[in-house]
Amino acid sequence: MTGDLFGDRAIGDGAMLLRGFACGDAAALIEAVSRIAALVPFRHMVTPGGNAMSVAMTNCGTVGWLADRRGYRYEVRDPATGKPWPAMPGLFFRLAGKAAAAAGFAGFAPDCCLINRYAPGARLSLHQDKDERDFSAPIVSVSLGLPAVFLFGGERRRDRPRRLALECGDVVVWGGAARMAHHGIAVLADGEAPLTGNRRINLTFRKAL
Ligand code: MD3
Ligand code: FE
Repeated sequence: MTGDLFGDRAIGDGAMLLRGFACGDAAALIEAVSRIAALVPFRHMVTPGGNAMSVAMTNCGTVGWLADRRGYRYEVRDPATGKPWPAMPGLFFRLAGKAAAAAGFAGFAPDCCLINRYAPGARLSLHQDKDERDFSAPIVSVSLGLPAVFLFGGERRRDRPRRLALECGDVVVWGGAARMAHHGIAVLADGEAPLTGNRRINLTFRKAL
């Protein structure tokens, strides 16, 4: 892998942690998130089980990920506004492509960026991402703001997850076997981040269609 010289590491079969890869872009990324959220506000989606998620979400790109009482899926329109999601900023698209290429996935062209916002106490329980059409494309995640404990499990939900701290600017590329791993975020601890106050923002870049 190209990044090994710089301290990047494989954290699983097909998963590559690029520590600080987005540090230099963090302020611009957060500004872009604010502009997107002004058009399509963060909301707590309700799962098919009827519970509101503690993580607030919005999207940009040609499609956005949704949860509602009917299930989980990608849609070209935001059901809250009836309008298409905002276009993916060029900075987002280029950063995701560069990170994927650094991890060995050349030509990654995401059509969705799901934007997750965590307040202290929010968490994301163990799940797999399987609403995308083609699992051969990786998912690229960018962590911003407060640090979090990422839970990295196996292909089976009962596999005991490893815990990994993710900090502002860390990028992880999830491909290969790791693409189907169960994963989640532990309850977010309170804190103060220079760019986001007491929030954590996570961008996940996906090729959904
Ligand atoms: C491993 N987000 O949006 S990012 C999600 O920090 C999600 O908000 C978390 O899980 C967050 O679905 C974790 C890391 C991540 C994202 C997608 C993955 C890890 C993944 C897909 C497959 C395997
Ligand atoms: Fe996920």
